[in-house]
Amino acid sequence: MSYRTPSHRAAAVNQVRNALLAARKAVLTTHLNADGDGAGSEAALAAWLRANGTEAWIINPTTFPDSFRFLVEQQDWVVSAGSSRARDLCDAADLAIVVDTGEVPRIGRVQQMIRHLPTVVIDHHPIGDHSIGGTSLRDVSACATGELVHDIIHEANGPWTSYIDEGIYIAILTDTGGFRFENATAGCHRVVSEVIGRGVEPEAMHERVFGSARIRRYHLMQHALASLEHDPAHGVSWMIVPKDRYEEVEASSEDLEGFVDIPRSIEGTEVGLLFRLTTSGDVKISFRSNGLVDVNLLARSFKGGGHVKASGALVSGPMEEAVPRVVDAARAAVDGMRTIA
Ligand SMILES: [Mn+2]
Repeated sequence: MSYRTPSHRAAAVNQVRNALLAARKAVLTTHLNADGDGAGSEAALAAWLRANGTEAWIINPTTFPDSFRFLVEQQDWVVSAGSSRARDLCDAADLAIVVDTGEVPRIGRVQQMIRHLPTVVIDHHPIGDHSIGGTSLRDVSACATGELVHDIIHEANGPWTSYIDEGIYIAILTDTGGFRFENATAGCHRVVSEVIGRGVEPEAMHERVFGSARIRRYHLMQHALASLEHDPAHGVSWMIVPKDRYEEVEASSEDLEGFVDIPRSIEGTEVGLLFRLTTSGDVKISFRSNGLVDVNLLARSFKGGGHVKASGALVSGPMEEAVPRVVDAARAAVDGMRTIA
């Protein structure tokens, strides 16, 4: 049976497809600290737009992750947001495409650079308070933004290339935690079936993402584990990334991928938290829920957000004040849900 775009999103998919096909020079961007979904979706769209004869550039608010560079067909398509070239490209562009977020604060400094452009948003997060305007394809039922990118290209009848398929595969692989989260639906697997059918090799992709960690990641994890705490009475577990060690091993946010799954995975935990100090002195928090608590709501109470089971927020430091404040809020959230249940 051939693939069919889910009917509830077909109209929006076609609207966005038309906007992308009409563009001549497009700028792609995603949220701060791009993950596999943001980077994979950008790489796939850039390859497809270029195959259609559209100039496409990737300009992100933070450095494009090294670990996902292999997804980008030509390395010079990625341009640093701080460069004058990036400004020139934005000035000459006729479309901005924002993927894997639809919120103004999440695209950081790129917002200023694309504010004069018509904008397309392709995202699977719940809509927040600072929504980016323009044409949009937003669908929380998509397992990853990469699933929506797939549908756009499907509705355009391709063309398909290995870079497009691998970008989509990596987007879905990473956002579903290797096909193990609740979002790894039948629809998600139907899309994956399409890209594997065209030649993507799952084992090779898995190896690129999960089998090539740098040793500094584990050195850092060793030190972070020393801070691991578990509150069985309130179902909250948390861990702190030590700033001095983070700097000492010259880590990047990529090295922290999956750290929050350590507190989350402890028996009796409803909410897992990871704390780290940013260079600006703020405290970045990752929230994970095992299902009882909506951590999107919890993160929003700290002006952050994300998904029901995975969210983030940034609060002011110092760490010694931020940790008890956030842990207490998490305890209260768990207690509140237990009372209802
Ligand atoms: Mn995503």
